[in-house]
Amino acid sequence: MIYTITLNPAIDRLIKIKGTLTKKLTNRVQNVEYDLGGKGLHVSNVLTKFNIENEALGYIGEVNQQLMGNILAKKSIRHHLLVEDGASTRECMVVMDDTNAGSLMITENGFHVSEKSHYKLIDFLNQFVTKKDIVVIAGSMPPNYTIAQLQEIINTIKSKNSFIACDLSGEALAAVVDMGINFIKPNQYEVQVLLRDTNTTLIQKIEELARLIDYVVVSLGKGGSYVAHKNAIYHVSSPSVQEQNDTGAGDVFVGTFIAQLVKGKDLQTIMKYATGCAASKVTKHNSTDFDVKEAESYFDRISIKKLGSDDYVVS
Ligand code: TA6
Repeated sequence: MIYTITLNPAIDRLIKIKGTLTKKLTNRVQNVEYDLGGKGLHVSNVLTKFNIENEALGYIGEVNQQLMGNILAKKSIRHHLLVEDGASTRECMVVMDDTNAGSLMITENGFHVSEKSHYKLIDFLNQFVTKKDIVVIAGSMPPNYTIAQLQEIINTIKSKNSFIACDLSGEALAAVVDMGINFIKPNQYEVQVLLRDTNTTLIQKIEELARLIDYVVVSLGKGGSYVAHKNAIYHVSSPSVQEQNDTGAGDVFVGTFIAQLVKGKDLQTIMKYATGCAASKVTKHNSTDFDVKEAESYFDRISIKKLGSDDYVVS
């Protein structure tokens, strides 16, 4: 089983504006749509699309529970989300216009999670997670959540010897890196702040992280990604596509990477599918859609180079 944990889920409100989004003008809304938000939930959506058994864990608010429930049901996402009384799941506004120049994201902070809910999650993990499971923890933390609480979650999962993947940032990412986890996916800026020595280059930092963590993926935006595994670092290029909305592309990358890993694919295949599916996501107007066939059609435009003395091309 793969468990995803989204400590701070969201409902994405996709707002399509007529013409070009402009400050100081009245930007008229053409269309509004709701979609799933929150990084772990996105990963669950990807795994579900790949027919991989998974369950989404985390917290949602009672006030708009029905709207969230409907979104999850529409996407057939299996979940055990703990409901916080009197709280509302945050909204994340994703604004797009007619220029196809990408989206603008404005996100709320989320609600306070009670100690009771935190311990319910710990109890669930203690009771159900086993050595054979993978746990993916992704997204920001609720405003009152402490690093100690996050570490308690990681320690609980570690006590089961499960594979732990984290898509976290800032202080939360820094806190889990030293704990002996198996997968991280920071972007190039997040990596810079991770390791204390400011004189090292990005590649040296990736090498350092790869000594601690089995899979280190560093996203470079349109520049693709670096993937470090087993003493090797690869640069994976990203195909250029007609961008509509890049929201959720990183989550599609993580979900696809884990899905291919679970299917037992080799690293080259894993990297191609993750990159291709993320690129396909960018061409879609909502936060979650991607097309595997379309991703496969990009494969000959994705190059994988192993970094080393002579930087040779793997595929
Ligand atoms: O990655 C996309 C997304 O999950 C959006 O759907 C949106 O809800 C947002 O990220 C939340 O990000 P955060 O880092 O605050 O958890």
